[in-house]
Amino acid sequence: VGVVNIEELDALVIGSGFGGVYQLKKLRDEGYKVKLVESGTGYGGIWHWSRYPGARVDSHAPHYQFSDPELWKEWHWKQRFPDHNELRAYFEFVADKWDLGKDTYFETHVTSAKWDEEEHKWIITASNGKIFRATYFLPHCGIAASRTMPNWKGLGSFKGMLVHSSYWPHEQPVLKGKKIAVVGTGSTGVQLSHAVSKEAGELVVFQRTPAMPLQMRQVNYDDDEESKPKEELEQFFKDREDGYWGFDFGFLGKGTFEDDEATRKASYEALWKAGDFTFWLGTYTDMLFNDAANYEAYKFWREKTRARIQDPRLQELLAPEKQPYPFGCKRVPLEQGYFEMFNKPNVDLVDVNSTPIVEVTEKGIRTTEKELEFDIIILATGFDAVTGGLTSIDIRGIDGVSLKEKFQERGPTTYCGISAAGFPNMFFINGPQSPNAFCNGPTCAELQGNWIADVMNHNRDAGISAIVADDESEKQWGELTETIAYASLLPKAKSWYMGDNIPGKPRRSQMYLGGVPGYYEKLKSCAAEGYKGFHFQGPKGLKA
Ligand code: NA7
Repeated sequence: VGVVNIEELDALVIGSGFGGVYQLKKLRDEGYKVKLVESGTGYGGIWHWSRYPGARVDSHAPHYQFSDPELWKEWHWKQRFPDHNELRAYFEFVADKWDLGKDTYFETHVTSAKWDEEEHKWIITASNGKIFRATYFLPHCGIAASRTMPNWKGLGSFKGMLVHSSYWPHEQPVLKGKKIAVVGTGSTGVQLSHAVSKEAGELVVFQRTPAMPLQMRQVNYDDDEESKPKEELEQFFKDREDGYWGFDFGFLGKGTFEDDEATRKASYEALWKAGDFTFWLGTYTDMLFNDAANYEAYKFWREKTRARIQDPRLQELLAPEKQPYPFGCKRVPLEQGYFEMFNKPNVDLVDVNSTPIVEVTEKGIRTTEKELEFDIIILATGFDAVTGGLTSIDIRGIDGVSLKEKFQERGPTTYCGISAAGFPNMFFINGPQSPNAFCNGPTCAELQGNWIADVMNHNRDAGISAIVADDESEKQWGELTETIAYASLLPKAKSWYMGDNIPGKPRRSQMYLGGVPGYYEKLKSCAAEGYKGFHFQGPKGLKA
């Protein structure tokens, strides 16, 4: 009879991205026995996996880092938009400074987590045989933990290299002179295809929906050059928390048509020149809420973009005359020459709407028009975003209810985007119905991570062994997130923001769009009112 070793913990954290790493440090500082588990072999969350050419964060320095002075006083960013190598180096630096290694298990992929109603503990099992019993279960899996692969016929028959962007090999494959296909034109596809085009012999991009990327104003910093003077950083991190999107900037504070045409044009030009996300998230307040306002922005983007593309066929495919969906209602990628890339003779675009992909063959991809031969096929086809990390684990709450089934039936249903009714002592960072993709990652990791630590402290002080969100509170939170989403134009686009990219996924906003400060106010007032919307139980006898 084998002996099963169960590790007893106050909390088990999943994920070595910003959320998990912050949570481990925070809870350890508060005196908890806590461990972090991670499927990968290193820190960084998505940055451990996303190593494709051109992979870099779209949040500019100094935003994308922790606010702990012990870190930023020493750390120097080399790029305004750090690439995956620099981001992994940052995570290694953090792990060293915060001494995370002693409490981390890598290559530990959690497969199930079950709530034990008798003991008020979670029993958490990993595929390598490790079992944990923890009072709190904190799956901070991130929004891009579960890849999506197309279900094309013949996918396994291709004799060349076929790879999903987030499974990029650690050892860079040779791209020089190769015939390469990139499928997908989201943030990943845009970065990836441009980087690959510099080496490829031939590149074909397969597009289903045109992206509406903006220009990344990349800067390389010298050793003595900072994105912002260190003496301003303390204030900067406070401002970051107060920004609508978790950045230190927000909307312009006026509507599109409050300005006359000339002023509006000048204003768009200034936003364009500033680059990055400003034309999206720092623009007129009504841009994401009003069709006419949105169309003004689209027209400006379209004309600027068309001017960069020589071939009229490609102009129409990449920046169509008729607006295909509201600007900014699919994730806006940042690019550094994506459109000029299509002017090269060895780069082409296949519109899979007019010539759909029929199958993958031994040699390449067959569309309804012809077979195209490739050495490498790269799938930049995205993720079961936001919920996929959670639903890929068999999580069972009170009475064995499955979180996956709950989300499958009703779409993401949470209370305050941080907990789910029926799942006691389980909290998540950047989870469904929180600002997640509309919050700079580290900003929300800290806000939510602190709040989770506070609730645990509260329970520890009060002798409470279990806390669970009420069904009614969860219902109200769902209504609020939907009301805000439908006040915006986001539901008018088909995107993973609404769960559209996964067949059968209920169409519901995956995020809370009311802004980071408003979200944090909700969390704080919930706590101030004695964790309103949750109910508590003493050491035993929790009832749903
Ligand atoms: P996205 O944003 O989901 O983009 C996936 C892209 O792949 C998108 O252009 C899709 O077209 C396309 N796609 C997906 N399936 C297919 C098939 N079967 N055929 C053709 N094209 C397809 O994922 P990313 O990795 O770019 O970005 C994910 C997030 O990570 C990003 O937003 C950041 O927050 C970080 P569609 O638009 O659905 O028509």
